[in-house]
Amino acid sequence: MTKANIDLQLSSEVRAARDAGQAVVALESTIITHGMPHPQNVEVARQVEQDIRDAGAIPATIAILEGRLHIGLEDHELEQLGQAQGVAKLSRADLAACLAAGGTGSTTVAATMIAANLAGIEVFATGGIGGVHQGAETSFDISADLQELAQTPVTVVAAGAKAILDVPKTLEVLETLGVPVIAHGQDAFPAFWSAESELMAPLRMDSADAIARAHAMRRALGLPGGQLVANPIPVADQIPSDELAPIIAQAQADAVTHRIAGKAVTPYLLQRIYERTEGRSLTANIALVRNNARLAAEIALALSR
Ligand code: PSU
Ligand code: MN
Repeated sequence: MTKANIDLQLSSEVRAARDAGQAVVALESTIITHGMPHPQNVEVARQVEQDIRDAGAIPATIAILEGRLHIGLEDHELEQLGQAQGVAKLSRADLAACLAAGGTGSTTVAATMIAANLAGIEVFATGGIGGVHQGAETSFDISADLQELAQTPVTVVAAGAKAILDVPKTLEVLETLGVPVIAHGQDAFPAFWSAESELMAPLRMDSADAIARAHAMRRALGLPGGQLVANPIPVADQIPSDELAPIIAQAQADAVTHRIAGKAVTPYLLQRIYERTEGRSLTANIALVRNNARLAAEIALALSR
């Protein structure tokens, strides 16, 4: 299943899955190191892995540990990464430098897609993707995740885009890049903490099978790039957007005041929102990641049939 010219470090579980031809779902690690506080980050990472197993697929959490690209982490590696301080956040631009220098880092959506593709894994579950930030017309802050979706053939299941992003501009860029944006089971594009935004998703699919067929058809057409599946948060776990709007606005103002830039922006905003919601943002985040993991497992199973 591997396309890489470097040694991939497969976990024992992923190695067995490959030998048995089982469905595998990739998971990112920036959500562990930069998206959630310890120890919940490790608990959630374990829980999400278990959700994938319960759904009949095998999880592969991706990270670089001491210069080796890991496809699947053993439990002690997950714990170490989740506890470590100052871990590098690796996107497309950082991957090779980190590997060449023998470094350690967690992978963003973009870097996880690259690694998953090298390992022959076609489906990936996360919480939220990066996108076009509010104020991008002056900051030029547009996540490398969008460009990656345009060029690497992995289907990414996320809960839509957070309001820390400019969601209409994010959808416009995805359209320009030719990335299919598929709402699962509804017409509206989901807004991360809320099941629905006011925006319509460009595409709607109601089953994992349909999403898997579309993925396979893109491959048959020889189209580069993946699909973004926008899976709404379960309604019981939503946070009303009017409650979050002032908190997000304050976090963004703080980021400007403190001159946060580059790859520090997204982790900074997530941390501020966590503090100001007294952890409620995290509870919702956990619910939606688990929900995405289950759908991703179903898609991976459908693809493997
Ligand atoms: N959005 C979230 N949670 C996250 C991230 C984004 O709601 O943890 C992480 C993902 O790893 C994503 C990355 O790929 O942040 C995007 O960072 P940037 O905006 O710097 O590209
Ligand atoms: Mn950015």
